[in-house]
Amino acid sequence: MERTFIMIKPDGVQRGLIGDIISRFENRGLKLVGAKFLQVPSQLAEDHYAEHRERPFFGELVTFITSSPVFAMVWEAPNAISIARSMMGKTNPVDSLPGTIRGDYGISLGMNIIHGSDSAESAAREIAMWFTQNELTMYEQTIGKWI
Ligand code: DAT
Ligand code: MG
Repeated sequence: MERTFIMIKPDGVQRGLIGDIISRFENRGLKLVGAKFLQVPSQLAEDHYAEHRERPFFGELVTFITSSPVFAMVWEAPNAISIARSMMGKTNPVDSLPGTIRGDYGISLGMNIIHGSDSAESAAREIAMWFTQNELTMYEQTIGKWI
């Protein structure tokens, strides 16, 4: 079983895509184990994007993600990280295929609707950064067997 951190960015929230995105993950069969709607503090934004600190677009990234509320979530499934990444579509809009979230809703490299962890290490780091243990449901314990 695997968990991944997913965040609907300010453009996705403002465009009213929270419901559609949650539906896509539910329909695919991932289980929601945590969620919160928040305006991101700048320290959290900088920590979240720490791997991009030296990139020329780092400032824009932090400004964008802190500009208005985001919807942060943790989803669980076998291979949740790669499944969520394929549902999101590629970073470069030229490569994000129709049928994916980015491919269906955007053509902007920066305002690309959704963030998803890209590896097991990133997922563990991001989940711990955005959620406390008791904000996350133990799905199997509360619902029963994982379906
Ligand atoms: P992803 O969000 O697909 O994991 P990433 O981690 O490489 O992509 O980059 C984080 C975000 O930074 C990405 O969602 C959009 C923005 N970004 C990436 N490359 C960029 C670039 N060359 N110019 C401007 N923004 C960029
Ligand atoms: Mg990334």
